[in-house]
Amino acid sequence: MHDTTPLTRPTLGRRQFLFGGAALALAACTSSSKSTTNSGATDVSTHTTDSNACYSITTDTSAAVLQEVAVDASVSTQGFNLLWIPPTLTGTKFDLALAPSTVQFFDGAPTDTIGYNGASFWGPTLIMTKGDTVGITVTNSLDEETTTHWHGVHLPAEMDGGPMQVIDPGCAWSATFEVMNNASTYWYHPHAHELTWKQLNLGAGGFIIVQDDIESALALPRTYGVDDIPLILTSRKFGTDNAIETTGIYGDYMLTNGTMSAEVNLPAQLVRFRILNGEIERAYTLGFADDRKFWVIATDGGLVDAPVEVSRLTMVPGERYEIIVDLGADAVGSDLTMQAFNGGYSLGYPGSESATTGAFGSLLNNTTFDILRINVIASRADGVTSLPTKLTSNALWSAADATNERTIEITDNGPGSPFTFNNSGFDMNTINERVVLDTVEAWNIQNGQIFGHSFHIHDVQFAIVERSTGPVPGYEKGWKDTCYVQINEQVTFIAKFEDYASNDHPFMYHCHMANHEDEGLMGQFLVVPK
Ligand SMILES: [Cu+2]
Repeated sequence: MHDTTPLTRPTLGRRQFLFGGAALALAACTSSSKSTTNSGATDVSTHTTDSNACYSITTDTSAAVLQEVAVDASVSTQGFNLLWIPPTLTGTKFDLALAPSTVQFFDGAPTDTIGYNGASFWGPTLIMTKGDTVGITVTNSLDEETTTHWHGVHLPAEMDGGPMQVIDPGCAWSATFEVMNNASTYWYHPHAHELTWKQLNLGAGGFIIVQDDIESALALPRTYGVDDIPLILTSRKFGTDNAIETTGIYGDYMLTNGTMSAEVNLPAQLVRFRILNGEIERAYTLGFADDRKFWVIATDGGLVDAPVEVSRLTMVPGERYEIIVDLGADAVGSDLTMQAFNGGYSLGYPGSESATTGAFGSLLNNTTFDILRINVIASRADGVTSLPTKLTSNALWSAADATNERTIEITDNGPGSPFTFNNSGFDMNTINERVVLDTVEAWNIQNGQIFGHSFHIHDVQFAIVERSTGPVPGYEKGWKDTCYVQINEQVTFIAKFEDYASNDHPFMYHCHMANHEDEGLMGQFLVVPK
């Protein structure tokens, strides 16, 4: 018996997905060139957002084709819904279109959402190969601006899809870059200035899976949707009209890949989950109801050297981990539940607030709740039954490698005021930090604040070398682009800023709690030429 908060919920309707082709004919529209004024601060660049060409997309025969994923439906349980697995797009030419959609989460009114390529909540999984040069065109079919950021991907700043690469309504934007990242699980999501929270909340985002030779050579589960399962974890709060509360911070209903009360049928063998905390603010301390051990095999930016055994795994918004769970000893017909063990934390842990209603309240706060029911089905002939003991050899940076150091402090201007970095809220016109190309730097992220945060930096993958609150957990000893910074903690990471320099196009660093980001907990840095 678990102390899961019982939820009173309406009968669930069938989810509706309408996959259609992207709109190919785009209306002419003006480019988004936002003039800015110099605020007079000492470290200010006056610049404009990148120009945004509107053009007609001609159908490219090499474009990746949407591949639907049929999930095993041999077992279904009363009161549960089969986990939706995002379809895949594989190749080097990707077309994405973000448009309004709806989901029938509840009886009665459908819930308005937004999604890519006809998906109603989250979008297709883009599968890329290290070494390929890819092109991605994003069409904005919303009635407001958006951007699409490739989270964790190392690329030129003007391809990053940050707040500067605005896609106006009815317009398209293209990014092209060489895939230089290690095999791991990355993601894409809107990053428009002060619209990230809203658009993420409504369902815009999706996975990017990068493959490479090292990972492909390992005997790991990698049959997508069968023994290699993508999981985007989030929760949402709904109004009486079934609408998603657009300023919701903590949801009342767990949505696993956008599926409420999700269950999945998995073979009795090793299975892999690629997990993204896609929340607005909530952390998840993952585990299984029977407290079984599982293994972390990859962090944000690649495999770890060897599988790291854990029974709990804390993830903050924006973080990804790949884990292996052994179902080999589970009887066919049995079930197992993945849960968030979020009870018992003191204030500062995102989701520890005890209120069930109000701005920071939620039915899922400060408790253990279910994420996914797993029904065990027969193993497959090609199933992986033993875990490799060695995965890769990461040459992670150490503190001794750093030749420059900077400190980013999380601050605020008094109770109730937005969080800021170094006492400055985000300003589109201000370059907060300048890093010289090819420098290995130590960044100290200091949080003397009243709440934990999720620090994310664009462009690089870093190595965490120190946490002031205790040892760096084994599962964090891999390449990272996002990390938990607990209340009253300093985290130091080391990163090399290489390959791409620009005096004009900045990268972002920010809290990945979308409400904090939109309210100003974000800064910009340039990687300048030597
Ligand atoms: Cu934050």
